[in-house]
Amino acid sequence: MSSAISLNVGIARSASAGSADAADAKRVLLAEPRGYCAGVDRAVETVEKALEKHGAPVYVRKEIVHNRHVVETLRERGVIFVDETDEVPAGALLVFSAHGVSPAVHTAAAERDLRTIDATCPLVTKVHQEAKRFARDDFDILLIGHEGHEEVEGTAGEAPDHVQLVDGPGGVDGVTVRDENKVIWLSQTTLSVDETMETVRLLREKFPLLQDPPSDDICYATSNRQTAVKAMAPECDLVIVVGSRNSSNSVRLVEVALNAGARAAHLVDYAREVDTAWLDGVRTVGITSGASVPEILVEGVLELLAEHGFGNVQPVTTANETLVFALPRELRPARR
Ligand code: 0JX
Ligand code: SF4
Repeated sequence: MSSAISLNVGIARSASAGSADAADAKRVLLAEPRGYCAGVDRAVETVEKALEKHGAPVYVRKEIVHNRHVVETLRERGVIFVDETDEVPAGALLVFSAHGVSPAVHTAAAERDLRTIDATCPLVTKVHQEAKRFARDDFDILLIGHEGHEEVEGTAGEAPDHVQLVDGPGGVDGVTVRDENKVIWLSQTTLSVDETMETVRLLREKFPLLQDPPSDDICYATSNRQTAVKAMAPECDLVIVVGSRNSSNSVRLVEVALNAGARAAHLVDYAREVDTAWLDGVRTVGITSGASVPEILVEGVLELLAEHGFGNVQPVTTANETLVFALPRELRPARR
């Protein structure tokens, strides 16, 4: 059985009348942008450079990014992934993941004399700064995000007395605040843009003076990947999203594809998880990948599709991304 997540909407489309015509019409729409964002690129390179500079083992708290292939590859190279700082031997080198950590985690690492390198994405750090600033001004902070996700644990940990989590539109009913004049919403960086706007709409119905974040918390990469998938979804009989199940932004792409009109959408980690029965009667397949997904995994899916007559690949480009983040200071080359 395939281990891929399947979210079929159950609208079957009939195959083209002439089989030769159908074969000719088969095509792949390839979303652009897709795959690695600047924060993931930096986080993965941080671990690679830490291995080069300090040698194995390098410890990483949680998954450096939520991708099976990335984690397994780094593990083979000598990375030890742990859940908490108390699993790391005193004095060892520990990298914090792209999703960020709370101040309590920094303190726990310092208490064990761990050497640390922080691979938190600068765009996550920006949300942490906002949480600290509005907590200092004694706002109630409504943090929209998924319960249990590492990023919201880290952000909420900056100001636990001021932050309450709102897990989507369904979480709005239970929200109460101390002073309706001092309420702000912030969010996880990897949410569905549309669903978050709906959550904000409901929150604002309840708290009309709700303030917006100083800048968008859902990051450019999350939002660009959703825009690209929306552009191609109405034409797709099937969308394949490459990404892992614990990757919030990847799972969102499956939902966005279905909401935007794709007839079926599936999440796969690897080409081998593509069930070829999904291709029955299909003429247009959309392909995209989450922000934590190396391009080699997309190439694997494209090769498999080409073997099944889908060799015609057309890009669907909705943005060009050029953002690059510098490595953490500890790993930058020394200045002359
Ligand atoms: O589960 P997420 O989408 O937040 O993380 P993933 O898949 O590792 O993506 C990149 C890291 C995102 C941090 O904001
Ligand atoms: Fe940073 Fe956005 Fe990538 Fe997360 S998805 S690591 S916030 S750029």
